[in-house]
Amino acid sequence: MGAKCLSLLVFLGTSLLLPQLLLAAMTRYYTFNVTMKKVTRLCNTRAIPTVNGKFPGPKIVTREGDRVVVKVVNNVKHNVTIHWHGVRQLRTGWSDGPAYITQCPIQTGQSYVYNFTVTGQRGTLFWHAHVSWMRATLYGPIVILPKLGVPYPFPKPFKDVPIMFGEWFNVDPEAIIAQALQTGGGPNVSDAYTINGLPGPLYNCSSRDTFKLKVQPGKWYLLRLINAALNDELFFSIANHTLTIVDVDASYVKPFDTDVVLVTPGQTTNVLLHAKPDEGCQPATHLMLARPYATSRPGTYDNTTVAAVLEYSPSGQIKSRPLFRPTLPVFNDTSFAANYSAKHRSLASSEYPANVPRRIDRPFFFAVGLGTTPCPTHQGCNGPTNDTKFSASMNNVSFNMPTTALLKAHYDGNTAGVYTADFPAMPTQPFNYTGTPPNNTNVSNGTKVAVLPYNASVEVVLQDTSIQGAESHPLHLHGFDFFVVGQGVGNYNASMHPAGFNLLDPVQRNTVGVPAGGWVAIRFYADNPGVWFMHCHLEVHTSWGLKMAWVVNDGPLPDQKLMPPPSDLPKC
Ligand SMILES: *[C@@H]1O[C@H](CO)[C@@H](O)[C@H](O)[C@H]1NC(C)=O
Ligand SMILES: *[C@@H]1O[C@H](CO)[C@@H](O)[C@H](O)[C@H]1NC(C)=O
Ligand SMILES: *[C@@H]1O[C@H](CO)[C@@H](O)[C@H](O)[C@H]1NC(C)=O
Ligand SMILES: *[C@@H]1O[C@H](CO)[C@@H](O)[C@H](O)[C@H]1NC(C)=O
Ligand SMILES: *[C@@H]1O[C@H](CO)[C@@H](O)[C@H](O)[C@H]1NC(C)=O
Ligand SMILES: *[C@@H]1O[C@H](CO)[C@@H](O)[C@H](O)[C@H]1NC(C)=O
Ligand SMILES: *[C@@H]1O[C@H](CO)[C@@H](O)[C@H](O)[C@H]1NC(C)=O
Ligand SMILES: *[C@@H]1O[C@H](CO)[C@@H](O)[C@H](O)[C@H]1NC(C)=O
Ligand SMILES: *[C@@H]1O[C@H](CO)[C@@H](O)[C@H](O)[C@H]1NC(C)=O
Ligand SMILES: *[C@@H]1O[C@H](CO)[C@@H](O)[C@H](O)[C@H]1NC(C)=O
Ligand SMILES: *[C@@H]1O[C@H](CO)[C@@H](O)[C@H](O)[C@H]1NC(C)=O
Ligand SMILES: *[C@@H]1O[C@H](CO)[C@@H](O)[C@H](O)[C@H]1NC(C)=O
Ligand SMILES: [Cu+2]
Repeated sequence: MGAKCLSLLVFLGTSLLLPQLLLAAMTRYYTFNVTMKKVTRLCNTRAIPTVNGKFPGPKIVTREGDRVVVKVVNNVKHNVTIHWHGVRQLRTGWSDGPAYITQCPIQTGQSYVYNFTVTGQRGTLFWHAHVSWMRATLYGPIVILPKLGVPYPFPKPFKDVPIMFGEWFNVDPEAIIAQALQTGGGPNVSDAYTINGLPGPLYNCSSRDTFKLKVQPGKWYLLRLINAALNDELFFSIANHTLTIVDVDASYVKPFDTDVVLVTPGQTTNVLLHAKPDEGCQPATHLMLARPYATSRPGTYDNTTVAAVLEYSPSGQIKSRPLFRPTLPVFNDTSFAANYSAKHRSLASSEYPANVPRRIDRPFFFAVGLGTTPCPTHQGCNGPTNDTKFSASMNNVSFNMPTTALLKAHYDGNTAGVYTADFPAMPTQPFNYTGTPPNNTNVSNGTKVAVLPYNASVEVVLQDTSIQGAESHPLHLHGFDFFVVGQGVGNYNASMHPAGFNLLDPVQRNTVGVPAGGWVAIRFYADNPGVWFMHCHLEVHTSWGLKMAWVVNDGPLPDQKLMPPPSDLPKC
């Protein structure tokens, strides 16, 4: 009887287990070997830090619910950390990546294993270095497919194509930011924008370095747009093709059509491209162009244009195809930016509900913008005046980077001398944020955090200031997605504006543009214990101190606590 029963059991066992095994989450293993690699762009050859010798770096492909394990080995002379931008890192803050916030850097010759799950997100994110300006060349896509057997809420694409925007510098970006911080002036701007690492034909000595997307007539393509540029928001458009936005920052949105996409550094946008069914016979070359949306003074940003090519197959025989260029908004088209941003709505379906906080436990109001610090005596600086340096702040606090990681200090309960828990919930000296700037624009400084109890419902109103000129700031929050419940021009009015908030289907994202000379309101539940960075994703503003951190305390239950640190956590 034993044998029969056993085989029956085995049979039953496998037939019951097999479907679950197939659907079970899996672990995706990667090794990131950070090495220098010689790369030539614009006839200029430079050894740049890369992952596995690739530029842009390797693509991580995962499914919602899977675990990702990446061993990062540092073989360059610089310190390195990798941030998995937009991944929530539930209870795994040790794997988030920002240097001196959640970890000490991985120093030359060292390695560190990042280990996290991708939970409740689907779409596109990206990874990038998160120390100094190392992300200029250390970045790559993260593709998050839906769970096995779960369809997209839009036509199934024939092909899936990452389109990564970046910035190319003819000199070492580390030298540029070091020089800027020394002189107090604005950093030198990049020499080109790139699409998938390639500047394209509009730059000198670059036409062979052009990204080409070959499409078949009538098919649907999912373009995963990622802005990995250091300092520039970008408009993007493809000649003669309307794009359908379906997902931003790895959350589905109610689809809408647009000819022009605006994507800030730190944001991702999935768009559907429907290849024309009749282009097979009279094919043309359609340029895809990207250039900045910039509200700062001309001359302070790279105003060049990157081009890539959309081509229909079959190709080859046709010698002279017509060439079409798309039209992009002017550089400072703030009304386009406001209208475009307001079109985003989360899907908010029964499968993908929008769990928007309605009652707020912790309201915050952050004034964000530029400022100054005094120039060291007898030096002469290149700031807004020759006796000041550029700086930037939130609520007038310019964040001082600590020399050890905040998360470890918090976990050990050993915070004295590392940070103080007194980040102001609102400006201590309110002023007319979008009016004439105050005479004294000097900022204060400190390593200050705002502490939140577990699962508090939080609202942050981010108010741009006009100090050194009103400017759009793409604010990025680590550890959470937030809902963008309202936005407007001018000063936020707490007794008037909340009545107009969208609490039904606001867009859910991890990076939002604070409108130039305006405000935006975001909400989230503090349901992820740890220390979480919040900063402008224009890297120059982060360098100037436009950054702060949240400490979210553990909850009472075992699964509401930060996990213990991994044994290979780098030391400072
Ligand atoms: C990293 O790459 C370098 C250069 O290609 C190679 O010498 C080294 O063995 C690699 N290290 C690992 C851990 O793969
Ligand atoms: C990743 O983390 C999980 C959960 O803590 C653990 O079980 C697993 O061993 C870790 N894997 C590696 C390679 O560190
Ligand atoms: C920045 O540009 C200035 C002016 O062209 C130049 O003198 C300086 O060397 C540049 N800085 C770096 C780090 O390349
Ligand atoms: C290309 O080079 C020419 C001649 O050297 C110069 O006039 C032009 O400004 C350059 N164009 C760009 C886009 O750099
Ligand atoms: C493509 O767009 C250009 C303008 O960008 C227009 O002149 C041209 O007629 C369009 N061609 C087709 C085939 O739609
Ligand atoms: C880009 O900026 C430079 C310097 O301010 C200026 O000379 C040039 O005309 C600008 N180009 C465009 C296309 O706006
Ligand atoms: C955009 O810039 C142009 C030229 O610098 C200026 O005339 C115009 O007023 C600006 N528009 C906005 C909306 O700031
Ligand atoms: C700043 O500029 C003014 C006017 O050009 C000059 O008189 C002064 O000496 C400069 N100060 C320094 C510290 O260079
Ligand atoms: C703030 O400044 C703006 C622009 O100068 C002005 O229109 C507005 O009336 C000012 N608001 C207050 C409360 O003073
Ligand atoms: C700023 O300075 C100007 C001129 O020196 C003065 O008229 C004004 O009252 C000052 N404003 C403030 C807010 O101190
Ligand atoms: C912080 O502010 C103090 C007081 O104004 C100043 O002495 C110090 O240099 C500042 N530190 C930094 C890093 O900016
Ligand atoms: C790298 O990080 C370590 C630890 O924080 C620090 O002591 C060292 O100065 C850093 N090196 C560079 C080149 O920044
Ligand atoms: Cu900014």
